[in-house]
Amino acid sequence: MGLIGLELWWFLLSKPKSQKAVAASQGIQEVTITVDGGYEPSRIVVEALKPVRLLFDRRDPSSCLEQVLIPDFHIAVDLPLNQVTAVEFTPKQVGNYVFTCGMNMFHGEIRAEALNT
Ligand SMILES: [Cu+2]
Repeated sequence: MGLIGLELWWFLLSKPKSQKAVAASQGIQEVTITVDGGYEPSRIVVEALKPVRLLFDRRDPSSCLEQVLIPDFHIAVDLPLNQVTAVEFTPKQVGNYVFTCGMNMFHGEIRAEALNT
């Protein structure tokens, strides 16, 4: 009984939350991602065919998280500690795109959805 309760608690806590990007100036969709022991949020929803700006706010000093990669957009950037680093790209197709730390240990996902027209 205790073990089941613990597993349920872990499941609820570890369930990834997705966050929708917010429209900023010039039609750019913006999301701030806190980099601290991983990525928060780690699941981001954007609209395809519109520019996206991810603002990585790195607070974790471990070298593991000093770089972020988004292979589908050929992005590999260094994240200076205690700074916000902007990463911009435009998803040309609907789909899921991953981002990871430089060592591929922490993961996040960008979901590009079709425009609601
Ligand atoms: Cu890493």
